[in-house]
Amino acid sequence: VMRRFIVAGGQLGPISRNETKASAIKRMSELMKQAAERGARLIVFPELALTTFFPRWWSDNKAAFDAMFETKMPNNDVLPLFQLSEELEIAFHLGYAELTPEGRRFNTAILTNCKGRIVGKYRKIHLPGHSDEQSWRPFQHLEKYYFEKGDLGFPVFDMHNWKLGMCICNDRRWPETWRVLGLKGAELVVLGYNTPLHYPPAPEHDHLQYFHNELSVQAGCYQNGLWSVAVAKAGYEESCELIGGSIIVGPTGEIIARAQGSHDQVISSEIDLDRCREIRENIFNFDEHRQPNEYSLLAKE
Ligand code: ING
Repeated sequence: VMRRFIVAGGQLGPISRNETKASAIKRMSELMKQAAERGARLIVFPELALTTFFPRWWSDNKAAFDAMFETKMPNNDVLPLFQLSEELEIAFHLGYAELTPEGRRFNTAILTNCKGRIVGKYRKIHLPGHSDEQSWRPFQHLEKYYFEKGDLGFPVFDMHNWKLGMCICNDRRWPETWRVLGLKGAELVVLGYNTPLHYPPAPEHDHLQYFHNELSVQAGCYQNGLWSVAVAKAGYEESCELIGGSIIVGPTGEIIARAQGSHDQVISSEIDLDRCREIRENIFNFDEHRQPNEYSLLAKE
């Protein structure tokens, strides 16, 4: 398969608490069709894309939101998207809440190939927020309560002659995420996010949320010579404003596509994975310039 192809991001507007997963899948199917009409070979959907961002609410019973989780993937709710992927020959990345048969809960994302077959899975490692009810906050951010830290590392998947990495939301803010994926040879990192505009511990940063989103992804791409598609669940969702700002970024750090507003929409651009070499064989040629024996502190507890 070509190394130069069109990628797409399927940004979602708000998903209400009582919206069905079938409804969310219908919205994403519409975006997948639009992306395929643009010639896209891959579409990236947000973090926790099947439901509202339920970690914004405390519950004394951790299992209260188990209906928001998936115990199988694929399953009857999501099957139409897998079938459409196979029919349109477009791969996709989907974020969802995973409940394992052993009762473990993860903030998870999958990657399929262009025939709608799952080729990779990732479980979110950097869980932001808190694990106790903090009623001073206008809304909670209880990912540390509802999810366990991911146990699959930062994997890179070989697919259609592409090397793809995944991460989820808060992971994108940590340079270690990008560097590990870059060291493993990722050429394209796909990720979704649900990022509130208001950050209760530091409201003086609220106006910087879009900037911090771009800064994190642009730095990750430039410093590791790779492409990225970062896609929001956006808009005013259950009284919480989530940022939009979905972007496609190149190995030079340039933003080559950006969402407008907070509604459901497709962003797309042609990327050329071979352009990673401009960076990886020069300014960030790890073999020639990187000094790992100076960095041991980075991996210390
Ligand atoms: N959301 C946010 C994110 O990292 C956050 C949490 C918001 C952290 C604003 C810092 C500032 O984008 C998720 N789901 O990680």
